[in-house]
Amino acid sequence: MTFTTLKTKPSPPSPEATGDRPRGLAGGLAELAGRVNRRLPALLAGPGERPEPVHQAMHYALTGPGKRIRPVLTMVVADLFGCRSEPVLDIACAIEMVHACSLILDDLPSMDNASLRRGRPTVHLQYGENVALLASLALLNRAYALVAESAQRLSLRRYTAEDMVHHLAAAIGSDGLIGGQALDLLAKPEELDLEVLEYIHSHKTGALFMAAGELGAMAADAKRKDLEVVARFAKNLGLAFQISDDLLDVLGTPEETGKDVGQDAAKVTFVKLLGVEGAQALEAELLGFAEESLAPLGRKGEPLRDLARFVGRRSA
Ligand code: GRG
Repeated sequence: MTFTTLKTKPSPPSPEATGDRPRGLAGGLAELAGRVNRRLPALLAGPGERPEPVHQAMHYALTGPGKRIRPVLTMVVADLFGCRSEPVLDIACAIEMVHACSLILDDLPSMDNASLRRGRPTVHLQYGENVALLASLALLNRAYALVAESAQRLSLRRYTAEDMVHHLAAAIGSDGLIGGQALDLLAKPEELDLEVLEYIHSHKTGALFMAAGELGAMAADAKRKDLEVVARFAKNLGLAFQISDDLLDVLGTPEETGKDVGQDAAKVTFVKLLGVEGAQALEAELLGFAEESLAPLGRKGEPLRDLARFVGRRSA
């Protein structure tokens, strides 16, 4: 992906832009988010089981009111390649567990030092830093186990359970979320240009969107070339989502976003480098790339276009 169009004028708002900022997904996407919400608590040990504080913190982090955009992406992709079975729902839930793990870590005092997440105190403020760390690691481990078990239940022709676990692990590791987070924390402000910012966010945020889409395609035994289509879509969607997140940090309120705003004031973000209009234009361009990449899927790709439109409306 290049940023060549940064020199162009900001795009006009999309026809779908309503001026309202929807908090959650709508229509069929909301129904899928509902299925995820109903399944998540059943996949964890009960909050009353020993060690209670860790299980309670896992439930608190996982079942709080998130948008569920990543697991919905997994399910939409699997569905469009013909698979709706229960193991797919569980793989989608595993993706949400990884996301919840990353949010706990991201909010810690040694990272973003956030106090509000999903409209409630962050996990370390609610349960203490030691329990928060253990809960995040436990969610991550539960996610890997769940992908392995669920992939085996699918009996795929093209992919093994090992392929899927390996894929997820690579997306999280030092060349994935962890790598993006490391640079976000450690890069000096003067080193942060668009290229470095793209590295940070395509890893910190984009890598999990890509894994969500790709695991959905693998779960449906999709062909390798279809996996590539999904990966291209998800990469652009993920980066656009991050830019909308940066924009909401400036334009949104804690009531709208459920988290502290103005948190990035001391950071170099897309909004800092490009201004609000420039960041909106880049977001629109990335969403355009995401939609273009769906061309080989024809009308089948419509639910993915809905997801892209949802991201486009968030910070409009
Ligand atoms: C070991 C999994 C793992 C990660 C370690 C801490 C870390 C490395 C990475 C941080 C990744 C991170 C939190 C990126 C921010 C992405 C982002 C825009 C989060 C907000 O996502 P939403 O809006 O949140 O989907 P909800 O609350 O709706 O789920």
